Amino acid sequence: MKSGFVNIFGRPNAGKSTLLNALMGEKLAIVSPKVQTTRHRIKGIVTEPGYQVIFSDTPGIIEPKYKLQEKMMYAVKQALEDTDVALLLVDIRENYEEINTVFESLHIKAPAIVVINKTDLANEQQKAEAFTFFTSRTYCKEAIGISALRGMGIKDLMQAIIKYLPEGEPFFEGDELTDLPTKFFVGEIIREKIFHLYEQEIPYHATVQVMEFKEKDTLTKIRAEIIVQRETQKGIILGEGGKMIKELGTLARMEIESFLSRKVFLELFVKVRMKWRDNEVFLKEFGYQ
Ligand SMILES: Nc1nc2c(ncn2[C@@H]2O[C@H](COP(=O)(O)OP(=O)(O)OP(=O)(O)O)[C@@H](O)[C@H]2O)c(=O)[nH]1
Ligand SMILES: [Mg+2]
Repeated sequence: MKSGFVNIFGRPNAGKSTLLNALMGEKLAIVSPKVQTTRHRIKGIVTEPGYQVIFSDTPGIIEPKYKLQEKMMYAVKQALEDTDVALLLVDIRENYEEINTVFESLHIKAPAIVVINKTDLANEQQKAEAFTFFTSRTYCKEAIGISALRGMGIKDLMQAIIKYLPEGEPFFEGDELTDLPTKFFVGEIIREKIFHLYEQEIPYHATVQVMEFKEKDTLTKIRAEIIVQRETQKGIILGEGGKMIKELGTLARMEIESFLSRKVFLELFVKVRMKWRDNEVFLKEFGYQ
C-alpha cells in the first residue's frame, strides 16, 4: 500500500485549483480568471486499491502585503512541511527564470514533479523550451505537460505521482473526499461568484461567512454574510436596487444546489468590518487561522 501528501505549489493563476479539481474528477476548489483566488489549503483525497493520495491545493505564492496574505502564505508553508511529493505548477506562458527562483526558494526536500500547465495555449516549440528549461533543474525529478482545463495529461501525471508516493497505510477512510466541512465549500462557492461578478478591488476586500446551514425536509436553508472593508464596497456588492446581489445569489444558489444535490434557499447579507484583512480577531472569526 502507498499513501502520502501531494501538494500543489505555484504562482497565482497558474491553474492549481483547476488541477486539483481535474485530479479529483470533482470540483472542490474554486477557480477564477483573477489572481489570488485561493486563500486556504484545500485537501482532496483519492483512494484506490493500492494507494491513497491526499492532494492539497494552496494559495499562489506571493510577497505578503497585509495580514490576510500572511495567512495565505502560512497555508503554503504548512503544505511545504508535510509534502511527500511536490507538484510545481507552471503556466507555460510564465517567465521561467522568475518561477525557477520561486521554486528554488521553497527548498523542497521531497521529490518534485514540474507540471507544465496550459499546454493547450502553446505550440510545440514553446513546449520544448519549457521541458528543456525545467528538466535540467536540480529539484526536478521529471517534467510533465498538461492542460488542467481540458483534462489532458492528467493520467500520466497520476502515474508519475504514484511512482514517487511512499509506502504506507491510508490516513483517511476510503469514502472521505476532503477534511473540510460542507459549510466551508458553500462559503467558497459564494466567494467564487464574487470573483466572477465584481471587478477591481472588490473580490480582494471581501470574504464570506456561512452563519446558518439547516437541513430541512425538502431543502437546505443557508444564511451567509459577505464582509467588506468599506461602506462604498457594500453599495457595490448590492448594486442598484439590489440588482447585483440578486444575481450573485442566483449564481451561488445554483452551484450550491448542484454541490449538495439538494434544493437550497440562500439568503445573503452584506456587512462592513473596517480593515478586516489586517485584523487578527476578524481574520480568526472569518476562518483564516
Ligand atoms: N487555457 C487554459 N486555462 C487554464 C488551464 N488551467 C487553468 N486555466 C485557467 O487559469 C485561470 C486560473 O485558474 P485557477 O485554477 O484559479 O488558478 P490558481 O493557480 O488556483 O490561482 P490562485 O488560486 O489565484 O493562486 C482560470 O481562468 C482557469 O480556467 C489550462 O490548462 N488551460
Ligand atoms: Mg487557486
